[in-house]
Amino acid sequence: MSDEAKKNNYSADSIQALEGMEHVRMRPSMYIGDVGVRGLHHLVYEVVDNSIDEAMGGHCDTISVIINEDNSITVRDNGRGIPVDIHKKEGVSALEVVMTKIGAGGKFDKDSYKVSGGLHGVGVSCVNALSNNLKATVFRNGTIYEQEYERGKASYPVKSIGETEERGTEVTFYPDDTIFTQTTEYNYETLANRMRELAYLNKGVAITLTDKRQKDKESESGFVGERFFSEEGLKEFIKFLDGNREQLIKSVISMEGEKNGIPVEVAMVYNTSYTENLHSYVNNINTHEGGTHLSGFRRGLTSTLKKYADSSGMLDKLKFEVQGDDFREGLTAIVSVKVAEPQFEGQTKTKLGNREVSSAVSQAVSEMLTNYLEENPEDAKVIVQKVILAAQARHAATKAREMVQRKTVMSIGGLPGKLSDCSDQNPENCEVFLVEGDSAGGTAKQGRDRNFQAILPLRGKILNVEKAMQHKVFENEEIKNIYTALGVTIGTEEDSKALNLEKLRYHKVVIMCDADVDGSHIETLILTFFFRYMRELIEKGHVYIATPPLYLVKKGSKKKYAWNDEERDAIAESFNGSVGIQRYKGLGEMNAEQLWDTTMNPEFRTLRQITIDNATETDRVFSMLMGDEVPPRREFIEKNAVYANIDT
Ligand code: 0RA
Repeated sequence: MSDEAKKNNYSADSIQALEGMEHVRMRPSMYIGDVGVRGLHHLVYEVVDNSIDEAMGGHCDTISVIINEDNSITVRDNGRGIPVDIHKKEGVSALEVVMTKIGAGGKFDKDSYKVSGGLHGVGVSCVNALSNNLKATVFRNGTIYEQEYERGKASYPVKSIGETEERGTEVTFYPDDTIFTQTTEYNYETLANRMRELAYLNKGVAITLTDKRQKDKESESGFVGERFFSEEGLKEFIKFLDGNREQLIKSVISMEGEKNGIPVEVAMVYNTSYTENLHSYVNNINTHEGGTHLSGFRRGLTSTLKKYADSSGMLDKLKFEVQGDDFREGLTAIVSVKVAEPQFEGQTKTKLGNREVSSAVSQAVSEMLTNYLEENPEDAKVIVQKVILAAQARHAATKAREMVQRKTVMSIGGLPGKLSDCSDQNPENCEVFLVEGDSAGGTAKQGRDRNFQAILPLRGKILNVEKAMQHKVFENEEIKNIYTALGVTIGTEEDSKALNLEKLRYHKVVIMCDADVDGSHIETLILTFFFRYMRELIEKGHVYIATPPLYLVKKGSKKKYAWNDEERDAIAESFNGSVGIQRYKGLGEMNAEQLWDTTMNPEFRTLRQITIDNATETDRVFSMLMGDEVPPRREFIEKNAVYANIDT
């Protein structure tokens, strides 16, 4: 066989099988991150990744994902089909090896181009290990092959069950409810967000998502569903992300190519906002913590723009130096690289460590930008003007921030006057409630357990940071109070906006607002502030939303609270006869004892922890919501932030 033939001709024995299915079941979190909602959805991504790899190799162009009526998942592609010939060493089919041996997933051949791979790149065998039942169907050589597994063990050898003219692989699995004890119910939006993202990251691949649990007469399939397909990839992704922002330059700047053997894709645009929006991916995985590809991007951007600005003479009148940050105000950019052996570092293992990637990206960006600036002198001028404005604003912001910092650094005795602190000094035990309005603040103060619960009342609507320049943010009284009360400081030598959580005074920061439109608006404003200025606080799991009840149902001395209409009706029915129903319009209508019982007492309350499910989508949604329309906000909170119930 020629080398070329060897490379392309898959043979079963190139699979390096490893043991460990039992280990996956014993320690699932080591493989899929967690066994909650996130891990459950991760199973789907893991299976889809295999099909994406097949597509990246040029062997398939359509992937369909179905949420079946019983919450099982089917993933089908039109690739070559997983081989079914007998693996020499293992003595079973290659399909069985792929499905039942940990680590066999992509290691078919060192030469084969395998770049995708879930967050942990663990392969479909993990999904199999964590499924009650999994069925693999292969359409290959004119034959349909099938094999089923239970909790990762094959139920029978691969068998042929018929003829076909199709090609491809189909996998249906049922997540094991003894492992995913929290829930085995899939969330359509969560899967849709990821499939959309994958379609943008892998242009030319059509990904369809169908939810057979929800009928939709209008749609072709008869069910709720979407088809994600992108012809232009990142360029379109940027337009989608920035759809709610006003574009500052004519077009999205983008490039795609290979540098030092590393496939690099970059797209960027400037908008009229003041926020910086950088998203980076390695092998389709969102690298939240950035890394060498992102620093390469920053370096390339800064050096190219600086060179251009210097030579334009526009900076001559400026009294101070322009800094890296200034080039990124109002910038939305996506960097996507494919790395054969990625090294992931950082707390959540989402920071790329490979040194060689930095200069590859930096070079790519320099070339792309230099061309664009030369060909679009008007846009170039607009960008430089924006940079100058940013530099001036930063100058003003530095002063404002230093004020905040001075206050927080000397926080002994410097706590905000409005804060009612708790007595426990150990942050791990402590909670602070950010409460809408002084009157509810007063009730909360009476109702709390002062040992470990602190109250910070916030006056009215806090600043919309999405629309405000940085120095306005740091000058805002309520925001300054939040910084000081939390004991969070900002700015290091390297990064003026870096957050320092070392002195965080409370490990639970609870937003407590009225259960009405205004309350949810305030909730969103506070979340926007945390998302833009204290993202790490959310990422580390410190941010929660309190859930006050909507109704009090009474009959004689019997009393029960309800959090929604169904609960209210069920309670009323259980009380049978005529009942009194009080609807709480706000926290202010509850007395201290009621507030404690329903919303603050750790034994009975439900806190919803805020997590960032998909940073790219969250960003887009914040930019959309902080526009002028109020009503969709509540809906967003319910839909886009993934809440986990705790304390229950
Ligand atoms: C390695 C070799 C070949 C196919 C695949 C992997 C493959 C794996 C998956 C997983 C999901 N869908 C897939 N499609 C294909 C076959 C190589 C050949 O036919 O020469």
